[in-house]
Amino acid sequence: MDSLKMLLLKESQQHHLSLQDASLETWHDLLSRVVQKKISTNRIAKDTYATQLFYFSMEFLPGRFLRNNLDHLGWLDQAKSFLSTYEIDLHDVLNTENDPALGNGGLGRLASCFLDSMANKKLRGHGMGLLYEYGLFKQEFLSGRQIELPDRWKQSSSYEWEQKPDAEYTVSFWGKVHQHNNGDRLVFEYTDQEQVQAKLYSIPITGYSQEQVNQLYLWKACPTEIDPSLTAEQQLLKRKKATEITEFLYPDDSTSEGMILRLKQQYFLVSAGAQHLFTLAHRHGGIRTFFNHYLVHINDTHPSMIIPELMRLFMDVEGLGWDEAWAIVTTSVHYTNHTLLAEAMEKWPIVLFQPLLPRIYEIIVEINERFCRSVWHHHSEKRDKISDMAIVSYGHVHMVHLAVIGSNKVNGVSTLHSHLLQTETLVNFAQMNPKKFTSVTNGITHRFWLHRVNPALSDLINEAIGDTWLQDPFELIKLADFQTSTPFLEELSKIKKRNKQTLIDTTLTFSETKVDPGSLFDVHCKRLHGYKRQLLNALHIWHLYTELRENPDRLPFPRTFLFAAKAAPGYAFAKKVIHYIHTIASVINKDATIQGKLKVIFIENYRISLAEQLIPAAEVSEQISLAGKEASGTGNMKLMMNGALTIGTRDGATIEMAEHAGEDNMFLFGANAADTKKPYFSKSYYDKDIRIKNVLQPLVNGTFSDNAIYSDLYYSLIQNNDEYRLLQDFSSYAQAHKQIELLYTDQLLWQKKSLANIAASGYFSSDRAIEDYQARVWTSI
Ligand code: 26Q
Repeated sequence: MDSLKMLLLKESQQHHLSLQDASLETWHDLLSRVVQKKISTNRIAKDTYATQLFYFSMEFLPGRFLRNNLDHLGWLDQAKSFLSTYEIDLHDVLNTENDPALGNGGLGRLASCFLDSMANKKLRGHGMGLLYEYGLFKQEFLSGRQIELPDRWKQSSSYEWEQKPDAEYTVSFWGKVHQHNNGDRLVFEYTDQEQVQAKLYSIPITGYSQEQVNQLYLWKACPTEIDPSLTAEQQLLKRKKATEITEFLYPDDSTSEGMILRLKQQYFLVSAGAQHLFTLAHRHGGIRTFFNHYLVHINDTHPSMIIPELMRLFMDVEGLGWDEAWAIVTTSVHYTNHTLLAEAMEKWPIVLFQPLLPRIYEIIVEINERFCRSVWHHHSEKRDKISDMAIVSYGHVHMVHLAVIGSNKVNGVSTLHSHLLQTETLVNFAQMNPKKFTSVTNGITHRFWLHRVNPALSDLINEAIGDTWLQDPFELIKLADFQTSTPFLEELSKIKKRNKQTLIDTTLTFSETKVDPGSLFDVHCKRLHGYKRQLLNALHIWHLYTELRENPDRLPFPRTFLFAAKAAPGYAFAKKVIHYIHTIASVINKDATIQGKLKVIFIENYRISLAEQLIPAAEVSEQISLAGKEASGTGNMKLMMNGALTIGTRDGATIEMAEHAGEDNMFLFGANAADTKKPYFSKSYYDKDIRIKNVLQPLVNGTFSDNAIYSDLYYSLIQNNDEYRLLQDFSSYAQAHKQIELLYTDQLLWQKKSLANIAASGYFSSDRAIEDYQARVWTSI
């Protein structure tokens, strides 16, 4: 077998590259090419009839590819040593790769963790998404304010995406539908349509074991063939109309209304994807048995138009009747819900939807009518609820209802979230059809979020319990035996210290603020949103600061609070919170009277490659959403398996983390989901708790600036009755922080709890989540 060295030499000769003076980018290209060739020869012929799953998602966040693939091929050490003979550090080469930011956050990264686990479990499961030209915006701070810059991630060093020349389809928008009878069959003709070409690109997803190579398929929009009758100007317009569809990823601002381009993107993905599945089906035994071989999973409602699109293809193109088509679709499609927030439930105004997608709209209307009729006839107890359950009602198309009605299984992403879905948000559907609903708690891949990002910890674990945990993360429970081993706990503590120092040396060098590696690192990293309550953390920091100003000895050791978060560009409140955190940071960080006991840093441009640095260095994990609002959370799991202790509310998967790790090993606080249903009056908390008054007054009394720049934050908490109940939980949050401070002075006990968290993290593996999907949802795979 050729060694990596031989392959690299061969490849460089073929391309006449001189390795002596190759740039880091050239090394990256070279390594990528060799790796990709190796992976494609590794692909073993599989039973083409085995069921395949297509995971449709508007977002994927795979992280840098080269590092993962070198690791999976067992080539990391060889690469390191070969490059060192040219005085090149492999790390520097890997760092040139742009992070494909093709997602907003949790939902996109979940999709990528699932792809990893499916490959690892030798399951045929592929991703189906869009190849955005620009990823999520790059965040920079200018005088403490977020500014957004374009992310042309493919332009510089990137991993090669392979185009599939035999997979091109036309996707049509607008126009008029004409139907006429042709003998026994309805024939559809369209006029005045805007047509766009979908081209398929793919990248292999390798499992840790290398035996299964799956694909991440991404579609790119291009103009259809040049029409010579068009003027140059018309051709330019046509090109723009096409390419803009996959130009950029929409930042999650939780309201889809009015964004016609977003609707186009969604239809483009499902139409191209569904047409591709039909092509595969024709190759493999015909469309009637098609869905014995193919499963479709939709990641939230964003790809829910796959339901009417499959109906369209079965009926209009293949000539099946409604009932037969509907039976196939509703056995094959499954849907995961990722949110309970009413404002995040996708709905499109009919006036916008119908002209853009006339045939899809007709089919949706038909699905809706049949559904409403069946409720009327077979669930008379729900007759008064029909308009609340309808897909088309109150002038809108309700995508959640479409997804639920057209899917075989519907699941939530944590036990609490699934329970709330079934008893509140989708209660009428669940009562009518309880078997349709299930729950699969999210999980993440330990191979990425522990082994890759924290190699020192991974090595320590291997020494202690062997490396079988990489394939079976439940094995981590064996680490519990080391809770009484002082040398082991001390080693754990050393690794954390080194990771903190690495974060300081790499990521925090930009900051003027000097960070003490001996301080307690408290990390709050996730999208910036009201319900995630970064503002609660910030207000508490201000409270801590006022205490320290009175008595710096109040803390026996220093604390560092690290934030990393992007706000949606149109989300004014979230942007104001970013600004407020910067402001308190600048006051606190330069106040000598507190003797360096407190530092606050907002790290720019949170993304996967930053999470890789930040998470292994965290000692405290902030998971402080208002209970009932965070569907699951997955950052909580990433921090847990890297040994951080959670300060958190009883929300999403944090509840289950406490069940597995033990409440004693976490700092839970605040109201639970049921409490948040009770009446609330924020002003009463303000009136009765002097600490709250003291932290809120500076927002409006000129402490930070002459003009009242934070009065909107103040009003949201007081006049607008504090939608996310920060004030309700302030006191118990402060108390939980006091417990953290107490525990940190007993380092051995701290490390013991840290180890308990790592040991209990096996359940939160995406391998387990995929097994649950196999058992509860994809029962045919
Ligand atoms: C919708 C319409 C228009 C533009 C954008 C969007 C949009 C984009 C992304 C709406 C939502 C999202 C992303 C949601 C998300 O990441 N949800 C998170 O999913 C995780 C995985 O299940 C959970 O752990 C988190 O709790 C949930 O917030």
